[in-house]
Amino acid sequence: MTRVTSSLDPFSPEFRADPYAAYEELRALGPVVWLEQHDIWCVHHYATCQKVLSDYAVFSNAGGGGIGNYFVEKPWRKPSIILEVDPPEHTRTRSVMNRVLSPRVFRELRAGFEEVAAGMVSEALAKGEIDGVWDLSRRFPLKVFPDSVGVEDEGRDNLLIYGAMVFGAFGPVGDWYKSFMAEHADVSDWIIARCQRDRLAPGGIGQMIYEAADRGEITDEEAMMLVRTFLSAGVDTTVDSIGLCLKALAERPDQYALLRADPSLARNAFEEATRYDSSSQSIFRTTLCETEIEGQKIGKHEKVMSFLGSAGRDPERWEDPDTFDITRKIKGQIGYGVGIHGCVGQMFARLEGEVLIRAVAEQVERLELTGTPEFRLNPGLRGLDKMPMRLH
Ligand code: OVV
Repeated sequence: MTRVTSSLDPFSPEFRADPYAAYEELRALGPVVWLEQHDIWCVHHYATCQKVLSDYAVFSNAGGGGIGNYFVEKPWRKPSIILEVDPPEHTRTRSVMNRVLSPRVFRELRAGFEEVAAGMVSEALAKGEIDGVWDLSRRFPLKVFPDSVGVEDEGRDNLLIYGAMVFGAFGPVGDWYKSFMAEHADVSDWIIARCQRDRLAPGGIGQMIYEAADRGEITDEEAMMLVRTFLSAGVDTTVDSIGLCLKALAERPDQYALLRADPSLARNAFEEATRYDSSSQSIFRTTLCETEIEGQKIGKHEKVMSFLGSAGRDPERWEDPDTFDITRKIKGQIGYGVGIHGCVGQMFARLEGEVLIRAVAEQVERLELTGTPEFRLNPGLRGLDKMPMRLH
């Protein structure tokens, strides 16, 4: 059987400028496509993404979460002990994270988040003319997330730089990546220093991870690595998700009017935004053995890219997938991934998104874009660099 091949390059500026048009093209080609520019497979329908991401015995995470193949190449940093491992190793570290990220923790965080969000939105409203990224979607997570983990105030911009390194490393090693890594060579050490027990504030989530080490569930070294996971995957993911949600709301005044009339729709609006335009557009698996997807034979140790962003727009799964509808019954969207590796911090992200979007809805009559939102150039996450707007 001949494989279906495409010359589309998901890491190119053209693809990134309009991924949804490219996804439509890919979905029309069939369930499994070979991307010849990178020698990888991809899946892009809701059902096949779900299938690949759930079958951890065949589609492994030990080969790396990005395009790099750890079965063949050396990883750029010590691999994550939760994202980049399979069961049974994964089960133990994931259980520690699941227990720490309990519903009780989020109930306790909510009031503080609401206060910060209300303050930031009222400052933005007083300014009137703002950059939605700088004044809201970046500012809010960069305050409440490290506060919750227990990271000191000084130098927090390094969290965004490190996020760009981590998610940049999901893509191919290109010119942007090489110069960015060289420019910020010291940031990895800065992060690792902040992951140590004695650098984390008492009462924070970082210390809760070390308490699991005290109980003997993990070693101190593993606790440090799980705090690193927070600082790797917890900041620009939410920055970008909140930014994309604000963008979708600003572009659809009718949807914003619904939210303004009923701010309790904020949680559903954020969930819908994660389907409609997720910051995480793709994630990789690596096959442990020869296998087959929808009749297509796949070899051993091959990379398979799952387009979460395309799964959210698959007309076989969603009615009017290209319509942003904050009242949609949105159960089952997989913008956070799915299966045993589904985002461990998703309740954190939802809390941040809900609280910020709700604060906007409660205070702002109308969102007006005063310029074209600009996407970040670097690969990895999908997110905005600039979004000039006026708050009414
Ligand atoms: C999901 C994700 C992305 C990036 C880094 C990590 C996880 C990690 O565990 O470090």
